Amino acid sequence: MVVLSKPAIEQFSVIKTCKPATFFGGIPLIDLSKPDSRNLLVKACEEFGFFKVINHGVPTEFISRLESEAVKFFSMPLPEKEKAGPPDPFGYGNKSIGTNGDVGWVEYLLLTTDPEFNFQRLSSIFGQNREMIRCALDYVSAVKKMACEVLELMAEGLKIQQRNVFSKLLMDEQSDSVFRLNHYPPCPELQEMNDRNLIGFGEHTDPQIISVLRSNNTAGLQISLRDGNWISVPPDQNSFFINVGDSLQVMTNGRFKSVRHRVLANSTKSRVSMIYFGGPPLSEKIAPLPSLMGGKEDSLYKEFTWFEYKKSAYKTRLADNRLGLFEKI
Ligand code: GA4
Repeated sequence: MVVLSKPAIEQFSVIKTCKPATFFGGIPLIDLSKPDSRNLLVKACEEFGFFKVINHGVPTEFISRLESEAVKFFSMPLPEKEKAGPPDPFGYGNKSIGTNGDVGWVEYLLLTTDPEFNFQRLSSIFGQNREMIRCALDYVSAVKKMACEVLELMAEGLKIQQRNVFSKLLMDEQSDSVFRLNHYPPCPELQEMNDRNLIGFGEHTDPQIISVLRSNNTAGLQISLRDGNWISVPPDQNSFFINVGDSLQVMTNGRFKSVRHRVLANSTKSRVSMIYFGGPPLSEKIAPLPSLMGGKEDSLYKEFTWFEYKKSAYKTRLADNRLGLFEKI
């Protein structure tokens, strides 16, 4: 029998940690039902580019239904899953991320959030399994609504008059948003490797405006603090984790930070995560908002459209500093 799914572990980045990862207790917690959330959001985006939200309004059944569909999909035999691949750019991918040589201990489904496109492509991939598509569409529309609410609170917190200045980009019919289901299988070999960790998804920043992540209760996500130290994010399946993307960093002229993050594989438990990446229309100019510049400040970035940034980003490796190419010297 030919085993397709288990290339030698040495092919994957293994990192050495000096001490066992301890969970970080200082991740900003934003309760969306509280009136002070707008100011706390701004503070979190400035300090970390990352925060956790509760009272988010996304129905629990949308989350659990999609998670169980995802678990069903990833439990299928590899040749079945491969019928939904390769991710060019949408579809099933296994261990290889992007097109420039990145690998990780992960399998995934990459989808657009354009229902028309997904219905056509996914119906042909999943055949009878319409349930997966339905669940993904319900989930994405609820998460998108919450992401827009968060972006509007951010605009208010920044004292921008037009409260939909960010959210309108996600609401636009042409919004170039992506949805990703990731499965990090357990890697039992890790137990013999003591203080070593295996990269599930290598360090990177997200190119879009905002990313909304929900995972099951398996740890793995880490974020990089301003001082370059990596901290482990305690998993919480009832909350969402939100990070600032490169485009939001640019629109706030560097005031909000696009956070570097990565995922480490686990030796015993499967991690399943679902991430909505809210992006603007391809033709949108990504530039600092005039209302944040006070007439005096200079833009830190050259002018570019989302199309130009995305094209350039997709030519990079995960860990590259993609915004560096667009910074003014
Ligand atoms: C990171 C954020 C999203 O997962 C993603 C990723 C994309 C991919 O998996 O194809 C990229 C990565 C992400 C940034 C740099 C390029 C493109 C892999 C890669 C090496 C879907 C996205 O939009 O950018």
